[in-house]
Order: sequence, then structure tokens, then C-alpha cells
Amino acid sequence: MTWISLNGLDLLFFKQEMELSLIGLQNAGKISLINVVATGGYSEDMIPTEGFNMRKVTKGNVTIKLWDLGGQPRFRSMWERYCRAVYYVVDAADPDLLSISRGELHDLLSKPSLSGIPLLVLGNKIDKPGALSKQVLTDEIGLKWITDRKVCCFIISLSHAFFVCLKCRFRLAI
Ligand SMILES: Nc1nc2c(ncn2[C@@H]2O[C@H](COP(=O)(O)OP(=O)(O)OP(=O)(O)O)[C@@H](O)[C@H]2O)c(=O)[nH]1
Ligand SMILES: [Mg+2]
Repeated sequence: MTWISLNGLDLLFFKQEMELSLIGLQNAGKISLINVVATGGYSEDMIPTEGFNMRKVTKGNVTIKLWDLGGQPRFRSMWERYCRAVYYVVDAADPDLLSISRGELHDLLSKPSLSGIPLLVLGNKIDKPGALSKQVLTDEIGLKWITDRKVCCFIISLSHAFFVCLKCRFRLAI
């Protein structure tokens, strides 16, 4: 069992090698999260992901294989195939896309192959005006309906490299 800090986001890991999938609608901030975790770097000039990318990040004695899955509609059908423990990234400052994001998440979690896998929801872009609070985001994404797995939610800003609710006791049971 190891605590590691990924640029401010403290996670408790039970395995020294693991795979995580970053999932969420287009423009949510998934590759930005990987860049911040891997290098500490943030850029506004990101190219939308075509298909998927895989990146390995080593922190201390923990190696994480991160799957970055494109969020545009044409790529969402492959989310299930690459799902491990899910980091679901939501643009917390784009209320227009929230209902689609909620629908895609619940649709994904209903797949029998993903039964019981843990879920971490990251509400990103809280630096932007009008971004939702953690409570409102939790309600809007319908997290209270998810009772069959470990669920955790944080609000973050990758552009400002700060994370709210730093101590994450999210057990990655993979
Ligand atoms: N203001 C603000 N912008 C952000 C933040 N995180 C990411 N962005 C911007 O949001 C845009 C999309 O970020 P990406 O990381 O490419 O999003 P993605 O989820 O990988 O998108 P797809 O590849 O299309 O699925 C980029 O212009 C980022 O710079 C944040 O915390 N705050
Ligand atoms: Mg991307």
C-alpha cells in the first residue's frame, strides 16, 4: 500500500503497477490531466484526441499506465473496451454538456463488463466563472444513484495546477 502525490492529488495505491482510463466528453481536460501528472506542464493549445493514447507514468515505485480516450461522440463506443479504474473528467464550467456527460457515464457504468469497477469523477476547470461546486456537480452527474461500486468526486483546475480536496482516499481496487 503506497501513498503517492501526483502534482498535488494524493492517492492511495495498493498496487505498484496499474492501469487507469481517463474518460469524459470532448474538451473536458483529459490529456491536460495526463500532462500535469506526467510533467507538471499545462498548455491551452491542445489538439483533440483522435482515438486514444497510452502513456506510462512512474512516480516513486508506482507505475501507472494511463489510457486517454477521445471524448468526441465517434470515439465513445470504445470507452468500454479500454475501461480499467475510471477517472471520469467533466468540464464543470460547461453546464450545457452536463446532461450528455451524465448520460454517457451512466450508460458506460451499466455495461456488465464494467460491473463494480471503481469510479473517480473529476470536475475540471473550476478556475472558470460559473463552474459548479462539488455538491452541485455530484447531484448533476447523478452520483448518488451509483451504489454498486466505490465512487469519489473532486473538483480541480488543471490550468491553475491546484487541486481541491487533496486527500483522496479512493481505493483503486484493481
Ligand atoms: N480554463 C481551463 N481550461 C482547461 C483546464 N483544463 C483543460 N483546459 C483546456 O481545455 C481544452 C481541452 O483540453 P484537453 O485536455 O485537450 O481535453 P480532452 O478531454 O483531452 O478532449 P478530447 O481529446 O477532445 O476528448 C484545452 O484548451 C485545455 O487547455 C482548466 O482547468 N481550466
Ligand atoms: Mg484529449
